[in-house]
Amino acid sequence: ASARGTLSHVQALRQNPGAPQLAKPQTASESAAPGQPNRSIHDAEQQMQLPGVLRRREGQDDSGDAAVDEAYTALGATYAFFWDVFGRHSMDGQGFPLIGTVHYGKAYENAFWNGEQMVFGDGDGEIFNRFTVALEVVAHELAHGVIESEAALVYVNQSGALNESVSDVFGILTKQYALKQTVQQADWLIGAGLLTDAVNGRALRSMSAPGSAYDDPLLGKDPQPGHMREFVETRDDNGGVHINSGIPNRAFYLAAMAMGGYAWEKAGQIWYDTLCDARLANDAQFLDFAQLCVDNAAQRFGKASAEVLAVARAWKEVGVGV
Ligand code: ASN
Ligand code: ZN
Repeated sequence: ASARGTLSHVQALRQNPGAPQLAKPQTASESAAPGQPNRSIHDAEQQMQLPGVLRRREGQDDSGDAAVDEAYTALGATYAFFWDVFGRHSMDGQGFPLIGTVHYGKAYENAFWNGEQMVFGDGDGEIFNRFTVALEVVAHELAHGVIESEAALVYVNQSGALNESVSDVFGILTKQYALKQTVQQADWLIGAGLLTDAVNGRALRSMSAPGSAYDDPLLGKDPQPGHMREFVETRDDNGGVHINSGIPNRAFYLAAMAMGGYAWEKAGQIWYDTLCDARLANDAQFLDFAQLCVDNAAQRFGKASAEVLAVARAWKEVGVGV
């Protein structure tokens, strides 16, 4: 076990290097046509300067660097998900450039969105693999940009946990869409493959069973609750944004399972409609989001539809009464 294998290093995973927010597209060098992503992947060469050295631009061949090529492919899959399923042209709907940096820092154990671009660490190789190995993690970071553009959910307490949860929802949907998996076939794991074999764990988070992703002497136990009665009051992690996100995550899982089929077709659509609903305030609480979910289910599928019932039941089952 490395010296990094301590709590502080778990904290790195949970702490926000800078609240996600959407900046103006920097140079917007070439604006891609709708339906086409505009990717550029950079290499920080283990420094912490952004964006680093450009390694692969849109349309270019494999670079030969695994992290560069994973980031390129995963950002393409995430772009395709938002375009194919929601007709959305990148984060802002206007072709915001997809800029990624890999090999950020030395053994850096996190990935993040800084308002302009996505950044991925290599992990220490002992506890964490490089963060580009999991499509849903790359998609989670890109989704922070979408959320910032649509709802700007304030990154603290319940609105912050909603921000985190909605990023997980679109992360998991991107993975399920890429693999064409039904709700039954899906693993519902965020960060699958991110923990090394030395760790007793399956992923960073489980949407189906929050709190069960890992239990390890070095990492500790997955702290996520899956019900309001276990809601964690804390000042760490911006008020537990990566902890209490387990509650809305499980609500999404339960709603999707009740509807069956492909999660992006019904539950995903309802959550996306809710995110884009002008009534969703940036300081929304779980209950606000849940009520708008039910309302958007009714608008899309009908007031007395099975989808409305499924959504209402799902939120109720995690202790958010609607
Ligand atoms: N990986 C984390 C996330 O995207 C980094 C952060 O806390 N912003 O949520
Ligand atoms: Zn996040």
